[in-house]
Amino acid sequence: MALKEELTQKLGGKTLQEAENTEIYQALLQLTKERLQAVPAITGDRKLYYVSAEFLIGKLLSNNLINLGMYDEVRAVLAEAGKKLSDLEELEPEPSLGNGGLGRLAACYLDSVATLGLSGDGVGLNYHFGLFEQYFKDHKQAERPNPWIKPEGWLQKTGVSFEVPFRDFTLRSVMYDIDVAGYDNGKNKLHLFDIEAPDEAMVKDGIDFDKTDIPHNLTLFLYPDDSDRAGRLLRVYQQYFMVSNAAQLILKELAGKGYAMRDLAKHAVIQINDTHPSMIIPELIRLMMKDGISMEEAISIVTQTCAYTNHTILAEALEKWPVDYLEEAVPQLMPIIRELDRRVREKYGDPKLSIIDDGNLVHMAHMDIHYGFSVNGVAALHTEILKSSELKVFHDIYPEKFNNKTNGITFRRWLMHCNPALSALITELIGSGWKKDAGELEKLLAFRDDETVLNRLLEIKQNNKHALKEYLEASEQISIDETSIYDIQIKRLHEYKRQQMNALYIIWKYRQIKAGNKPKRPLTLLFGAKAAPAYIIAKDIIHLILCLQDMIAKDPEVSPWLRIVMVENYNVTKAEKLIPACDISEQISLASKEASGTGNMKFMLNGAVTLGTMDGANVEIHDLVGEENIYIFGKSSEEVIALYEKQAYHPGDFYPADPEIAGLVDFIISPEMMRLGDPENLARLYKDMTHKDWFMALLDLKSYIAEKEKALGEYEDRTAWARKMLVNIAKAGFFSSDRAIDQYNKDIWHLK
Ligand code: GPQ
Repeated sequence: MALKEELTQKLGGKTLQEAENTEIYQALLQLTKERLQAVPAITGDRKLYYVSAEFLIGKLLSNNLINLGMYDEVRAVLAEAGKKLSDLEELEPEPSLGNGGLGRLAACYLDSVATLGLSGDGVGLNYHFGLFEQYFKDHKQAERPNPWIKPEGWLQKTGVSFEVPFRDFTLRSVMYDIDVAGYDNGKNKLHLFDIEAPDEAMVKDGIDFDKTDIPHNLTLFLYPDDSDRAGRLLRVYQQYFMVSNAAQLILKELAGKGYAMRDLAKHAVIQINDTHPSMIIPELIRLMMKDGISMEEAISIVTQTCAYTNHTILAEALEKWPVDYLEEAVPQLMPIIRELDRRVREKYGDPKLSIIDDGNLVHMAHMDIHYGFSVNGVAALHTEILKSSELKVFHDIYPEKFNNKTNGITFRRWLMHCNPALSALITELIGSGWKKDAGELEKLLAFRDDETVLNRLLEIKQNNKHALKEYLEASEQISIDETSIYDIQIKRLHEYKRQQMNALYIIWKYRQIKAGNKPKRPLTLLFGAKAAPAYIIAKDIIHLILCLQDMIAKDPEVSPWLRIVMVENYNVTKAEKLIPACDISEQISLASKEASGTGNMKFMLNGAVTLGTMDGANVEIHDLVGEENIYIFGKSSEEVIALYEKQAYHPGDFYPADPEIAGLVDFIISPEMMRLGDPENLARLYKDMTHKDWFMALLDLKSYIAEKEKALGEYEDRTAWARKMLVNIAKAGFFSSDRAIDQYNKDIWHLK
């Protein structure tokens, strides 16, 4: 049956013109689910399990329509009836199953694994309220639960269930599945485990709840507040629940295929996505020993099955659990972990390599490295830093385990879906081969001097900027100037990402305009960021930005030239609107600290020009597009690492020593800011920036301001700018997650 007829049938005879959007959405959802069901499962003798605490999958309707090859037809059928797919999408809740880049990467990777026809499932948890929903009150971040599960959504309850033993009780699990269809290929699954009796009603007063009631709270939130012991213990319970279910599922599927447990490494590979799933190593060993396999052999099998991805060098993010937490929650693992540690100590004798340190902390990453066969970083620079400093002692003994897999993004969501006009132009110019082989985007370089093409790029960008303006008016009642330059920084709020340095730029620009130095063209600086609820300085930075936003909006002298917008509750859906509209992409982390970044890739693919440091994948972007198509500033990673090693960075060298910088920082506690904002928050941030400045915002501030001004100036040569856009798009092919997954498969997984 033709798609249009099928839809009308689902509408109970109403025509598309007659039906309400809610009805059409339901009909389309049903239809898409049926089509998904008909897609054959990808099978294989060897299977990947991608275990991750986060899967930031975003809304799924359009993504599924694209991958099922129905997208253009659905859009056309709807358009014929005067309806828009984007209006229907507004009705879909965004699954709240992730926090940042790590979770979005997992989602992109599942898409590419299926697209390449590889057998591989995701395994994670079914958080009911996910990461909190952010809203602003009194220029501050506030949090509320983010319920997203609807009876008619994409989750399918399965009959699969396991028992997960803790010291004081045993929890039974329920497995939910989400279909993951490849682009023009078969399908895999995302398995999300839940407890049997989650109690949503226990959440009161924002996102507070009884952290000790594990049998009822375990799957309520992603990253519950870990500022106290109960919160940290809850994370241990969550992690073990996730990996015990994953391990039992993997062994069950292995047996289901008729293979012996001993053959696990032949038929399964487990990718451990950062250290949250690391306990799968001792858990698998435990389950194998229960089945009669010797410890010696179990360790060897597991070591050949597990591979670990590292996503950060920040010490505070490298998980270390106190032994007594593990004894309290999962005592059955401790004898195994102790034995794993004993073997390492016996063999190498170097305490830096041990799993359990002298302070009785269990280093999860160390366990992954010793008892896994692969360790990968997520960008070339990041992997080099792991090898040469952070994990050097491990690289010295296991050089063969270390490898780099520069991150990637799926072009289905981050170009075809979020920017259909650009996608259509590209296809018109070079054909549609790029959709399956992103490297073909390089063919666009043939048009670098074609004024007609360059103008069309500018026109598409302008339309996307207009669309963002309308979206912000409707969703946040904020009005921006579409003739202005859109400069965007969207990512989690963290001091190393240096949103505070961008805020100091705002102060600089504000004072320039006040002094009569009006820019050639107005500038809109957009932010989107959630701060972890217990991360005080991050929340203070949000406060500073919201105060600046308000102060400038109310200042008639400045507001025609400068607008600050911090969007509320930044998420995947908002990213899809912001990225296609962006002129300048802010990637300004302190060099060495951003493992890779993936937003940087999405922006370049959509024709934004990067303003950034030589950090993470920015380095590879720089090498691909060349000096003249990127704006680079700031100290190098070597210089920064040396400053840390020698403890040679002191904010006092810049504050109050440098009067220009001092003037900007002092503005944070100026009378006008203190009147508008909360003096406690502003004073605390001021003190932190002038006494600690752990991520060296003051170090790079001047070169940042200079480079940003250079970019804003060069924006005025519209043809030259459009050429930069074109080169960025053409060179983005390397950052396709299809390329990344192909490398994972060839070097680590060996599927098919
Ligand atoms: N990342 Cl360790 C997260 O989003 N969450 C985490 O807990 C850790 C890392 C990011 C990292 O900061 C980015 O540089 C990477 O691009 C991203 O993971 C994916 O690798």
